[in-house]
Amino acid sequence: MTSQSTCTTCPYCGTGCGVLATPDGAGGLTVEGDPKHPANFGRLCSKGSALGETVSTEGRLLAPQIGDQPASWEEALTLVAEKFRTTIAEHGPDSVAFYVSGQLLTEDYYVANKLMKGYIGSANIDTNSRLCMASTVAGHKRAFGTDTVPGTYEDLELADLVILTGSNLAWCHPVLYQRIAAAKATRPSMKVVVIDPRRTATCDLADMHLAIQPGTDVALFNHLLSQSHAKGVVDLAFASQSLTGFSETLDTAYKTDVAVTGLSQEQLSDFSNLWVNTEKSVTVFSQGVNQSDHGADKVNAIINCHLATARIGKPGCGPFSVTGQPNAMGGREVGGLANTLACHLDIENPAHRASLQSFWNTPTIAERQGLKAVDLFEAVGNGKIKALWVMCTNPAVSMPNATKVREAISNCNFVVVSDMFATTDTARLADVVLPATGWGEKDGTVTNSDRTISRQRSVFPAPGNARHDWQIICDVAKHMRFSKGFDFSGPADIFREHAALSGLAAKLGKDFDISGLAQVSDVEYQSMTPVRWPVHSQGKVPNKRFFSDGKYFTADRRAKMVPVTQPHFPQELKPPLFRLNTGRIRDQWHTMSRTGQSPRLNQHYGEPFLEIHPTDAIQHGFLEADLVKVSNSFGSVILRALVTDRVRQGQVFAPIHWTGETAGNSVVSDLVPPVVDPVSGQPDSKSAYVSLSKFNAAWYGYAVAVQQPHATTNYWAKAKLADGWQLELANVNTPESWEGFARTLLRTGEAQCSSLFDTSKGRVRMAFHCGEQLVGALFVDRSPVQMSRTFAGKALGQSGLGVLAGRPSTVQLDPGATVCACFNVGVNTILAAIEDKNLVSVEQISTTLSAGSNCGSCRPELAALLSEARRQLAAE
Ligand SMILES: Nc1nc2c(c(=O)[nH]1)N[C@H]1C(S)=C(S)[C@@H](COP(=O)(O)OP(=O)(O)OC[C@H]3O[C@@H](n4cnc5c(=O)[nH]c(N)nc54)[C@H](O)[C@@H]3O)O[C@H]1N2
Ligand SMILES: Nc1nc2c(c(=O)[nH]1)N[C@H]1C(S)=C(S)[C@@H](COP(=O)(O)OP(=O)(O)OC[C@H]3O[C@@H](n4cnc5c(=O)[nH]c(N)nc54)[C@H](O)[C@@H]3O)O[C@H]1N2
Ligand code: SF4
Ligand SMILES: [Mo]
Repeated sequence: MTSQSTCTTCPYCGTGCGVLATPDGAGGLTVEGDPKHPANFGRLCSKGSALGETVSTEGRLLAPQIGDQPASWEEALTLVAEKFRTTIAEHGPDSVAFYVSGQLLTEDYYVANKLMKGYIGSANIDTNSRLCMASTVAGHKRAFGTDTVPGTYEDLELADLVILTGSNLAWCHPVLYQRIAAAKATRPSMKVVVIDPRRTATCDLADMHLAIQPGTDVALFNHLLSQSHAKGVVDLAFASQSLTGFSETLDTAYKTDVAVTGLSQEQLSDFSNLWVNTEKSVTVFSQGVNQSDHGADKVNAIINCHLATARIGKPGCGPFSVTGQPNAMGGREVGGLANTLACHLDIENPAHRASLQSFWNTPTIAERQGLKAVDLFEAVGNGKIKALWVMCTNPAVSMPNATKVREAISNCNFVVVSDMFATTDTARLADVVLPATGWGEKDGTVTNSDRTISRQRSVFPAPGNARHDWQIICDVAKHMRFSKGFDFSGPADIFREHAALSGLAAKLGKDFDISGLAQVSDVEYQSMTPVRWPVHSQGKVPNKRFFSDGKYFTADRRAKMVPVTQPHFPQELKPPLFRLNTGRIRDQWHTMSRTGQSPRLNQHYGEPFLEIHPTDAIQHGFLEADLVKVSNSFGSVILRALVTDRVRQGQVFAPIHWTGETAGNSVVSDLVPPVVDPVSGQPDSKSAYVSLSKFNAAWYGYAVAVQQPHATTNYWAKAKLADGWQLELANVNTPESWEGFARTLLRTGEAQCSSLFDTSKGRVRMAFHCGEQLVGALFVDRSPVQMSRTFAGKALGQSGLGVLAGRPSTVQLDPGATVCACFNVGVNTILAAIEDKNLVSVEQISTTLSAGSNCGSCRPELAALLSEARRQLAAE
């Protein structure tokens, strides 16, 4: 850490790693993990390590925009306030809505919620956390009486058994994964079980991988519960003192048919024996659990097992929901969901509503639940919502049935979007776009998965006329003539009000209490170090885990076991139907508006893809790298086939990251039905049914260009490189003039064109030079273009016609697709080193090539490459 370093927090996943950020003097940043931060103790993953590459102001929205035109803040604020005011006056408070985000800071989120629920008087404020954490919130509330995460990260290290279910922790919470891996390395008796229909990178650490049939978690955990009883590890004393619903739940569990999981008897008994014999067990769960049409039941099936065995509220024990977004937890604290009030207060409870209204001293208070995300966009579509404000989220891409959501947004009377960019798929549909500051510019707090509140601090000033989200919300409120409640001097002021309110909520019997921080001065707020809630005002040092006293937040202070049944699901899919699972890749964050700016993060996977089992691929006539049309009644997308036995037959997997900005026809949420869990309202994003057909293109292409390309072909996907852009292409029509086509596509202007045509094979190669320098190149073939992507990207800006060869001269090794994003080490380099230097461990690869020695995110892939290479070498 240098004297210029700022202690801040990573803006990506809910691990909430501390970051030391130091401006490099050229508009960028160098970042290191903060060794003192209790979430990461100095570690960072590939995304955190690349933060410095994402802070440029290139492409940022720097002034408000009305229609396509820049506007002053006064014009924009007056228009937004006027439209909301007149809509409410004519059609009532429920005719407007806010759709917000778990990536807002707590202070931003708090004022947005206050404006909607306390001043507008509607609860039509929902958040993208509905797509993410709602099932957990509902499950926690049913079991504990409030939305409490009992444990801490330390429990992951103290446990003797860590069960990871519906969580690809290695890619989605890499630093937590590394903490578990480090604990297991020092204490090899610790066991890890992964429950996931796919063999993910997380399985690399697993002693046992249970590739269950998707959607059968309830059956598996009910089985675990009945086995706990049968084998005598339920805690009857605890049950009689601290639980309700014990016998009904047990009865239901005994009636469950575990065969639907598709697991063998041996797998089932190995797993239940491990569970039965290991007192210190933690079950980590994420979107494979939450994003389901019975997500809350899945959550309660897990919690039931921990309650029945009293494995909760103790070191190394507990159900552990890991939060996705950096402030998913903070959003739950401020009541960002349409069915909650601030500080975990209940909207259905008149006493809670009255207390909140009197604390806020507001003209009104929302009296009933508002619309949850899927219903909210449905109401936008059918005209019931007439004015919508979207903040810090990209629903045009991330909502289920996204085509319909885009239609609804574009047909809505008035839509405002607050974002850092005016080019996102959602912002492009808005009437007004408001320029928000982003990470590195904002100040405030976030709460991570284990309830630790950390500061995000600004390193740079706001670019152009961008404003902080809390400021924009308060400005709009004041323009709506609600000045009194929004006269905050800064985020510290908002934080104090929120903390004071939490004291009131605690008095009403709620878990969330940070009233001990209600008096922090601006200076103390500025220097605040990470702190885990609760922080009571009485100064009593609380136990860092909840429920160690066996007391819960229900009326009778007992936890509730909820009997849950395994829903029926289609056992056998008839071809050509496949079950589509969607999720994340290691190096991209959601709709890529920020991670897509980093050339090295774009190297891991450069285009949208579909994982398909080799047998299915053969049956459908797909070869590796073919393009596949994936369709159902909701939509149709085109994805690159990635043939792999990581997925099971009948199941396919696609990442969620590509948008209309980065690809043509590849928004996978277009295929996701708007089916929600009736308890939580969370959409089921993991089980669309789709059919597959080969996309028969007349030609396939690959291009590199210095300028950002503009593609209109049936399939395209672009990614930023260090010196320009790369583009994958395919089309059914062949252009009349390849040169004309390439010039428009690659924006080569007057550059000089050199080309090679092999008409019999349908091959075209073109290079465009400005003076000596290569400014663009296009490679076309009748089948997917086979050439070194790395080589072509590196040729940009170089002289000579060597690029037309399509591969490096023999002396250079093509490094291949990047595996280690920190040191930019490609797959071919790694394989060559394994063979040439006879490397036998991941440590040796790290020592030889540096790969995997920084953030460690690629270590599972290095291990997989190593074992495959060693297997092949042994067979030779
Ligand atoms: N690199 C990266 N990291 C991220 C994010 C990102 O965009 N990129 N986003 C963050 C956010 S907001 C979130 S919510 C988290 C999500 O983190 P995760 O939940 O870990 O990620 P996903 O890839 O959505 O899904 C997890 C796994 O659930 C499995 N699954 C699907 N169906 C089932 C099922 O029926 N049962 C079980 N047991 N498993 C199933 C999938 O195969 C998948 O491997 O990641 C956070 N971290
Ligand atoms: N099919 C399918 N769909 C899914 C999922 C899935 O697994 N499968 N996962 C769901 C989950 S768990 C989640 S969390 C969502 C995520 O989906 P989204 O929230 O829609 O995705 P992001 O790309 O994170 O969108 C954040 C937006 O906010 C902008 N932004 C960044 N920082 C700031 C800021 O400080 N202020 C403002 N105003 N704007 C900012 C970014 O530029 C970006 O446009 O996707 C959900 N959708
Ligand atoms: S694990 Fe990675 S993405 Fe998540 S907070 Fe830490 S550095 Fe950021
Ligand atoms: Mo999420």
